[in-house]
Amino acid sequence: MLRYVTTNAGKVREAESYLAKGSVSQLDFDYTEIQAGSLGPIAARGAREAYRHADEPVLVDDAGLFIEALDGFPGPYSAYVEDTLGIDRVRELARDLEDPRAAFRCTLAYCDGEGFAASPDAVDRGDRAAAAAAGPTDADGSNEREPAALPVKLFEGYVPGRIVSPRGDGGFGYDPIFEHGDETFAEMDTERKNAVSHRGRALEKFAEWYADR
Ligand code: ITT
Repeated sequence: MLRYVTTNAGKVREAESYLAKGSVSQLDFDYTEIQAGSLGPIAARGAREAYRHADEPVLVDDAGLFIEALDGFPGPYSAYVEDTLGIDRVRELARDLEDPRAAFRCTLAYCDGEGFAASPDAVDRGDRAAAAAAGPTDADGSNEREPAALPVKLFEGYVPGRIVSPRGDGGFGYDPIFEHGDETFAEMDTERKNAVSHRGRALEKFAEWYADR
């Protein structure tokens, strides 16, 4: 059974259309989110931790909102910023900028304890320097603070848009202030959001690859 690792029910709702019913279930596991400038290393580290916890194939979903005129902020810090500032304050910040462009990004990280080829999607084989810095290593390459570098396959999705005043009551998170085309993501139903969204694009790539695995 594939475990979709997230504490966010909104993500699960969107993922369901791409993953065969009965072959996947949510794992409500709050993995350690390391500080990093991009989503890949965070998701890869989370997938290793979740795989060790679940002992089953796992798929971690890490996403964020990247505002162009703020050099990509809040990006990997999107969850913290939503919890502390809230989306109305993010909207206010963006209103003072001349350029409202932003993007959502999603990185899915898959780990089942086995290796795989990189092409065409990236494989994170772990940051051995970070592992070494974390302390002494066991014979199998692991240590308590930094799980060994199990291979993790990464699938990425991206969608461009604009930050606008909140509209709509669907979706979750930053959806009401993210406009793509003429609608915010909160004005779209799940099917329409999936057809264009960062998560939809990443899930599409994953589902195609996973069908052959
Ligand atoms: P998990 O880590 O348990 O999966 P989370 O909601 O904290 O749940 P992320 O760290 O990936 O997930 O999310 C970063 C932030 O971006 C968080 O505030 C989400 O609400 C928001 N977010 C992620 N995907 C989104 C989407 O499709 N639409 C709107 N906001 C989204």
